[in-house]
Amino acid sequence: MIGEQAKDHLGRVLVVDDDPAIRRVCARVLGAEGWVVTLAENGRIAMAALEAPENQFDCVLTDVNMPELDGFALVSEVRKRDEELPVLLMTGDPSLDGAVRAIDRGAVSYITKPFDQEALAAAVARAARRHSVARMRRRAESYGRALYGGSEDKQLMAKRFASALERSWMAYQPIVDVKTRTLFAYEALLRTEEESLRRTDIFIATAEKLDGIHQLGRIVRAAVARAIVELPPGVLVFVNVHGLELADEELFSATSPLAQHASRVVLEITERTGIDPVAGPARVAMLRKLGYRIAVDDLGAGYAALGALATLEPEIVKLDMSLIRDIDRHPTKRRVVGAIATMCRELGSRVVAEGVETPAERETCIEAGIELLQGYLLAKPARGFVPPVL
Ligand code: G
Ligand code: MN
Repeated sequence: MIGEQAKDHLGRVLVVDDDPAIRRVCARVLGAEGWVVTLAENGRIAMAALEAPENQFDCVLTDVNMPELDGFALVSEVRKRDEELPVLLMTGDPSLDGAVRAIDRGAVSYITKPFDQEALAAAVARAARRHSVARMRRRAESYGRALYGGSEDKQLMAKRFASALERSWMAYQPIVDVKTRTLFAYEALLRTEEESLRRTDIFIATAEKLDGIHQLGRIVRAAVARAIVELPPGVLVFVNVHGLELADEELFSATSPLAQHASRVVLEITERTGIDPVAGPARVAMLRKLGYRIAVDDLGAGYAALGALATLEPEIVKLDMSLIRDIDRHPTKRRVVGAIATMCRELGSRVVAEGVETPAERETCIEAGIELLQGYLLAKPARGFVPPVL
């Protein structure tokens, strides 16, 4: 058990694994990120820790195969007591069966072992983030404090955000159909000339903190609507939608600028920001009625986008670049991508591999049955609709 490391921590994570080496790695990596980590060596000890009133965990990270009470049983036990506490399963066998079973039991997500430290930290941060909007806000604030050197200067942040909006522009990156050697679509990607918010993830985190997600989304959609006249005929445009935008009426307005072009627009939805499992699918159905197509973004990024496959029935599925990176050198990644490609074909969804950087990654994706590719190898995001080399 590791005690409080700092008052101003990100939250509490319970790590459950019978392997002391894994416990040590998790404690070190998550501790360094700012989480307070509690360790348990099996499901029984974990249940005792969960029941101690002083422990208010934000996330449980657990092994699957353990003596006494295994990971699946632990998820079920947690769910009996707490409907919301995110449980992340760590497994050495990333079969789709296992993933589906995990999600069935109420795990929010799973990560595959061996994992790299970045993936672990990102998965825990995402899982905890889904916990509730209130908790997300609190965490965003501490994230903001870290970003802004401990100053809580909201005014400065608001000034930078306003400047970033004013100086924002859209980059476009092609998505190519390698089978027919044709240009399939462009993804619209937000960029800004405001120096302090050049990183898009920080720009968006700032918008979350300032309640500016709707404002940002409207600016993005209006910009795409203006650009669409330049879009080559027969080519689609993918636009990212933040989970919070599913509550913005403008997105659902038939008279909005983007809705005029809905049949050429694919809205990318990610579970990163936590789609309400009840309201979400209904909102998505409304978007389809307006003529938009739907893509599930970042599948395989370490959270339960698999759930979105079932509930949203997307026309397009985008595989997260973490699955694509070095896929030629990772037999398990290849198996997972191949299985997802097969499943998506059966469900009638087309699959895009994101972040293809090398010829070897491209060839392996094609062999795995993926026809739509996006990534630096084909073209980097650029101003305007620059044609890729086909
Ligand atoms: O979350 P989403 O998948 O929408 O984010 C896409 C991001 O990935 C963009 O910011 C884009 O610039 C970046 N990107 C696009 N292609 C590549 C690639 O081949 N490699 C890497 N590392 N990043 C990429
Ligand atoms: Mn995207």
